[in-house]
Amino acid sequence: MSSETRTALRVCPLCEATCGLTLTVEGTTVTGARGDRDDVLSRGFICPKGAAFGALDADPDRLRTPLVRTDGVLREATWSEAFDTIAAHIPALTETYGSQAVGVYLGNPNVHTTAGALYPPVLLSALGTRNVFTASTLDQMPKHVSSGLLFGDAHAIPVPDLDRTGHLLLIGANPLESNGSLCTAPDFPGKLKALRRRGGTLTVIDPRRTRTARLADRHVPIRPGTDALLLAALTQVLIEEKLTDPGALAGHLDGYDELAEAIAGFTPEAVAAACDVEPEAVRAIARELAAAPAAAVYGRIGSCTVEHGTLASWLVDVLNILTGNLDRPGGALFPLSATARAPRPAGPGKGFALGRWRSRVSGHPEAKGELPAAALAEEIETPGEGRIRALIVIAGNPVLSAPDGDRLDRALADGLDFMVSVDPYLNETSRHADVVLPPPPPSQSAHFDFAFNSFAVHNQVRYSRPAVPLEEGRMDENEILARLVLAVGARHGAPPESVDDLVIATTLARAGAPESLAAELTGRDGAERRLDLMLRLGPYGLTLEQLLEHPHGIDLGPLKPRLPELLKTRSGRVELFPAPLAADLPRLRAALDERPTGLVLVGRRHLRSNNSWMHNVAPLRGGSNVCTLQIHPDDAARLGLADGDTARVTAAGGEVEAPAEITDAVRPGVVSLPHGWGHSRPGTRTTVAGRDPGVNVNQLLTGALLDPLSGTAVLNAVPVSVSPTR
Ligand SMILES: Nc1nc2c(c(=O)[nH]1)N[C@H]1C(S)=C(S)[C@@H](COP(=O)(O)OP(=O)(O)OC[C@H]3O[C@@H](n4cnc5c(=O)[nH]c(N)nc54)[C@H](O)[C@@H]3O)O[C@H]1N2
Ligand SMILES: Nc1nc2c(c(=O)[nH]1)N[C@H]1C(S)=C(S)[C@@H](COP(=O)(O)OP(=O)(O)OC[C@H]3O[C@@H](n4cnc5c(=O)[nH]c(N)nc54)[C@H](O)[C@@H]3O)O[C@H]1N2
Ligand code: SF4
Ligand SMILES: [Mo]
Repeated sequence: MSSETRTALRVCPLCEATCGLTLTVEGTTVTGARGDRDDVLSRGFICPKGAAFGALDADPDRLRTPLVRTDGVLREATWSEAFDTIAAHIPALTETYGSQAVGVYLGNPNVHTTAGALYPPVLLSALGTRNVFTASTLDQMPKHVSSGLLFGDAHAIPVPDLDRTGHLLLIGANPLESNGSLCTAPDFPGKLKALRRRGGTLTVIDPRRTRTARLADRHVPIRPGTDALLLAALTQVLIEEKLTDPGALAGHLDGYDELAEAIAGFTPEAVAAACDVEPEAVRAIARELAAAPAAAVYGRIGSCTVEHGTLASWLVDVLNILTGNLDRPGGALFPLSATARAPRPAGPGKGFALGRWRSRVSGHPEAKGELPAAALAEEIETPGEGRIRALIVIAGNPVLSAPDGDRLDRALADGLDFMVSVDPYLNETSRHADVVLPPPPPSQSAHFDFAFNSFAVHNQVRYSRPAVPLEEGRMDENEILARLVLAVGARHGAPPESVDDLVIATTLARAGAPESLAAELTGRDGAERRLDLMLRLGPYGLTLEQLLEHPHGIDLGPLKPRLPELLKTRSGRVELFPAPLAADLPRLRAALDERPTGLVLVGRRHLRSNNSWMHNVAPLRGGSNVCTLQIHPDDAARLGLADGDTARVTAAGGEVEAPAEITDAVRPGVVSLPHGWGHSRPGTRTTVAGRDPGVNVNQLLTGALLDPLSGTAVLNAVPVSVSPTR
């Protein structure tokens, strides 16, 4: 092995910001990471997670070989043994019990890997199952649904034009810790500071005085779960005071009058008590939004994972539309990624349908072909035709990330005939698998942001080949998933490239492109050839070769207006007041009179962590990255809790205990616990995480509380009670 030191460029896969990294590589080990100053998007920005790339990559707890369960015990095995085992079980189960007997859970890192973008769709069609669960229903599904209904395309999500906007209204997002979400913007903090420097305004709506809120001109510590009411009132003020001016969109809107009528009752006075926001503050925010030359409204987790998540997500864009800020520079625009389908001429589209089928047990409607993650356990436990008997989990840890992990944990242990996890760690979820297929660490994987380029605040494209060669005995995740597709589809043993060849042939046929193009595609493997194809058919007509010639990326320019061509609604217009949302409004009206009687729980993220899987990286541990219950001094005094005391938190789903952290950064009546903790289960191999395991906040939830339109679990604004432990 050579021990020479060199550098390699690699886009960081650890959050949505997608910063370009310059890795220092000694032999085959990454010993350092710094920001790539020449990266066309990130220009040298890096955060502590990116800087810890080497430690995360070399974590000794990462699995090096597949594991296969024999005699009840997971043991190291060869790749052929692993895939033979899968091929021996899944097709037989499908044959006996039908396609629905195999469930799939797709977790968050699928949007951070090339494999996660390229193969799950093929896997789902090979299985033919509708039992598909994803982390999206713990996250952004409300935004997909609102975009589907407004624009006819669930993936058409406008992003705030951070570099050019003059006014940003930020709701339930904390980009100073998260580095941004559904808004790919390296150095989000720097962009917010630049907005203030150029005379712009930042308003943050968050029950906690976050680091982001501290940067703002105005912080509104709203009562959790009431953002849809506040947004409805902002809309009402715009309409009532004749401040609406959709500008270039005026000729493309349907449903304005119906919207105006339906929203009329949501006056600032009507929502004030529920939101705990003064009517005059609501009016001021609405007037400023209307007056700003260019403004953007942007909502994230705190506006999505709540009871009225889809309504709030819709109203965010209603505000952008009514103020003429949707689709205009400085407002909220639709990025155009290099692998998107090339734009088509404006006109009616297929529209977006919700609830084309329903989950078996509780009858939850599908959204985007996905069912609520919160309903996975009951689909495994409840007897009857269509029960899930086998589960494939790719890059997910729902035992910690979804509601009521104890119940899911039991369902995975007792209710399944067979389970596969594609995961680098043996953790709370993968410990139940019969076969664990570990992908290589990121340094050994190629990277392309199929997902995040379409949410980036600047159009650009970058591709990184593996920074170090695949270690002996490892398998690339593209190949793992291609082989999985073959194994479950009774084509076990066929060459993995045959999966890609089939996709290429189908794509060419669908695009009406000549078959001969297949032979022109370059690339070292099927995944690269598919990338090349998507680039060639994409809106910029690029090729893989061009990407390889530009290791710091290709700048494709600032975001540009894309309406009306982008619309795929049946009317070919923006549907301001879609029927499913209209039908959900009475539920919001009822919320006008609701007031919590006790404490409500919200979440939080920490910069040096990510969901459930980075607590095992020692350099990222410690400091304020801890699992504490944040509580306001007044509430703590009332309950007799001192800082550091163990607090017992009880809710409908269960009970957890965590040290109290007394801080006036949370508003009175609100407590906060971070998620992704609770690494205390046996049979895992996450040594560092296990030393200070924290507790699983999602154990407080039953999973019964969902945003009904999107099936998204209510993870914020959860009623809890808190007491000191004695
Ligand atoms: N209470 C509460 N709960 C939440 C949230 C919250 O705000 N509050 N947030 C929710 C959100 S936004 C999300 S997205 C979900 C996440 O939900 P999940 O996706 O289920 O959870 P993660 O913790 O992200 O788990 C990711 C898994 O992928 C594995 N992994 C890491 N890298 C790779 C890779 O390259 N390939 C593969 N195959 N696997 C990899 C990790 O080891 C880990 O097991 O959690 C949700 N849960
Ligand atoms: N460091 C780090 N970065 C991450 C992640 C991580 O775990 N750690 N996870 C990644 C993932 S998967 C995602 S989806 C993104 C999420 O990105 P963000 O949405 O920016 O993440 P959060 O920090 O959870 O911010 C949500 C904020 O909403 C507030 N909030 C809670 N309830 C309410 C409410 O009812 N109303 C309002 N207005 N606010 C409320 C919370 O106090 C919190 O500050 O971050 C990504 N980036
Ligand atoms: S901000 Fe996100 S993408 Fe950038 S270095 Fe940090 S973790 Fe990586
Ligand atoms: Mo997420």
